[in-house]
Amino acid sequence: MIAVPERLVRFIQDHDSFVIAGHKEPDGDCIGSCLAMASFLRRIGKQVQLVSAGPFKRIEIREYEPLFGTAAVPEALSGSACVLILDCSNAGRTGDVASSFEGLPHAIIDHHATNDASGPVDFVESASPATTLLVQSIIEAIAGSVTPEEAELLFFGLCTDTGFFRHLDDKSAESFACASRLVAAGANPKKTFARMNGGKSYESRILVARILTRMNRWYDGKLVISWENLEDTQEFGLEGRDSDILYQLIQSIAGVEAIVIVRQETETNCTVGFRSLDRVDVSIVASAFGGGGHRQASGLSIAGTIDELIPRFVESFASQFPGVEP
Ligand SMILES: [Mn+2]
Repeated sequence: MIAVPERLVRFIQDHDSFVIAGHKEPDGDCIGSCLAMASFLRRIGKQVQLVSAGPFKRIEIREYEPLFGTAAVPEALSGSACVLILDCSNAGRTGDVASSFEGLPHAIIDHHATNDASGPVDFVESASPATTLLVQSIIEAIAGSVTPEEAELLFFGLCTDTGFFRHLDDKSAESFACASRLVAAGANPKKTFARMNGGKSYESRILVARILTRMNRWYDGKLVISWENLEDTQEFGLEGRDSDILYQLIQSIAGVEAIVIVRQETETNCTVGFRSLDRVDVSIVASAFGGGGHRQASGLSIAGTIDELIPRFVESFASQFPGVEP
């Protein structure tokens, strides 16, 4: 069991109305955490508003978009109100929705390595592979157990952030114990896997192929970088994107230790995904450019073009591959 701060338990018990917000560009961990927390709070008699800045780009979370508002409605909050910020290293990560709940007391519940939140009721565990595990701990601490619906949502989030347990190592017994309780409560691994990995379009596989053919290697093949440009987005749309399978395929190449995928989002801006295996800490590289995340998975939004940015990323990996020429 992950120990839940007593002050957070009291914070939840002492408030009547909750705004729940996750990060912009939500993923399964973010959405699963928000929805399971909302379900739990409602069943203990609390009032809940779910908000998200979106966009809901990933197919596997799209069905949940209608459950989220685009701003908190303060007039609709009754009694003492507060905000739970989930799966975010800071309140700003919630995006445009943040201004709608400014001024309300909040608790940050998160597992990002780059989180430096230090509020009196914040619950930050960078050792936890998913925020859903922290939400599960909160529900179990207060209510004893999760409902079948909550179990499914929490399992979905855990599977998202662990790559269906692929990223867990020999220190992960606790995560598997939590997963076991979720399955006992009604989560179905087989169905969750099919939901997360099936249903892709033919075109999205063509896009994966295209990005693979653009790979370049540096540092004796330890670093692989590829990219996606505005024309690709025009042709395939955001729906075509499937980073997870791309990273999986590139990680399976012998000798690869780090991967960077650069996406030109507008004429002047790129988003960047970083992944690594074992030794390399990509959160250091992402942080150097203003991004953040985890040791093995980080992200970044940055001004610039693909051609300008790639040489800068290559250079910054020198610290991760000491003694190896780019
Ligand atoms: Mn997460």
